[in-house]
Amino acid sequence: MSRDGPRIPGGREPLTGGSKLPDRDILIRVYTTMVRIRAFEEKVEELFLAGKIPGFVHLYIGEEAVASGVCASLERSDYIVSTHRGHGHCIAKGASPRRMMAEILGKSTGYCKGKGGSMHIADFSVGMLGANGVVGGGFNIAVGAALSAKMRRTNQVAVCFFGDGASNRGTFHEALNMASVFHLPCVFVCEHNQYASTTPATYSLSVRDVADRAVGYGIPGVTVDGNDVLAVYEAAREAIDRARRGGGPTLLEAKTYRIKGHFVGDPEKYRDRSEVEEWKARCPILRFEDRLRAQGVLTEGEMEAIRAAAREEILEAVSFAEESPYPDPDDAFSDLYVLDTQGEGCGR
Ligand SMILES: Cc1ncc(C[n+]2csc(CCOP(=O)(O)OP(=O)(O)O)c2C)c(N)n1
Repeated sequence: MSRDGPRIPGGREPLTGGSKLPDRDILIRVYTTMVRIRAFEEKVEELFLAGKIPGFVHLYIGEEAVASGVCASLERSDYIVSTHRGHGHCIAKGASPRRMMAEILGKSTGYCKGKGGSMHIADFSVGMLGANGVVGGGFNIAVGAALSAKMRRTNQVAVCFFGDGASNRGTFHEALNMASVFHLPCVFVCEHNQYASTTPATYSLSVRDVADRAVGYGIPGVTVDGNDVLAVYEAAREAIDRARRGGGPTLLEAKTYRIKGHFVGDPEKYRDRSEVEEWKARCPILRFEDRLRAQGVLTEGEMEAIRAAAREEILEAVSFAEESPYPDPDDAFSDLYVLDTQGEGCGR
């Protein structure tokens, strides 16, 4: 069965970025974040294929505009909640690539002392409340964080990243209802990358646009082109500002595509290569580079310098991780609970 979803009122073409560019320093920051995420992910793929990474890794390649565009408007003290595909969110919120790489390689200098791996990275010191191996497991954490911020009157905002597949879980609906009823400073960011593992969104979603589900909860729902970082940035900034001003939650949907398999090693039998190639041509980084070049924001040389610095940073992160020791087997049962939420994640 295949379903496009009904064209209900509010069904819309994704918004694209406006003609007025943000300040140059924001543009450079956003570009640098996208490039750092890509460099990190490409290295993780290489290391996984070389057999150096235990467990699973889910790559974010092709979706960099979402984390980078959203997090550009967040303060360090704001919260984010991530998914099993969380490396991009961590980097965009300011986590350390060295400690992330060490965690992914299973080393004791990683965020969870090497005992959590790719899907369990958190860094409370930058407001990153955790990746989550449970699909839809982050919604209620984000709502709890937003409720806490509201009760403490701190002006913090909580952003919940999740996939199109996760929007079919009960936790999504509970969270949106509660966030709306309590008027919480929460932004729900759906990374609509067209698939939930092997299931296409056209099969499993009752609507074409996840943002339409906002109607049922009485909150704004916005769909943007998730491969256009400026569109993501503008829509997220508006939603974050509204949340901070006391205007309540927003459901923001970014239409994008996961270029790599669901996990590294996925045989990808469920989609045509031509579809992947089509989306590769819409790479959010190449698109943004075209824009930055055309508008005279950065020259080719300046962009290459940013890319080279990112590659260098990631190589250094790999050296740090590779030189770090594995955890002591005697520590296997320590750190099962975290009592101090002010520190740097579970692996302080
Ligand atoms: C509660 C739960 N059900 C199923 C799974 C297995 N699973 C892991 S990722 C995934 C697909 C998630 O799709 P989506 O939310 O769209 O995120 P994406 O992988 O596309 O980023 C599934 C079903 C899980 N980890 N947790």
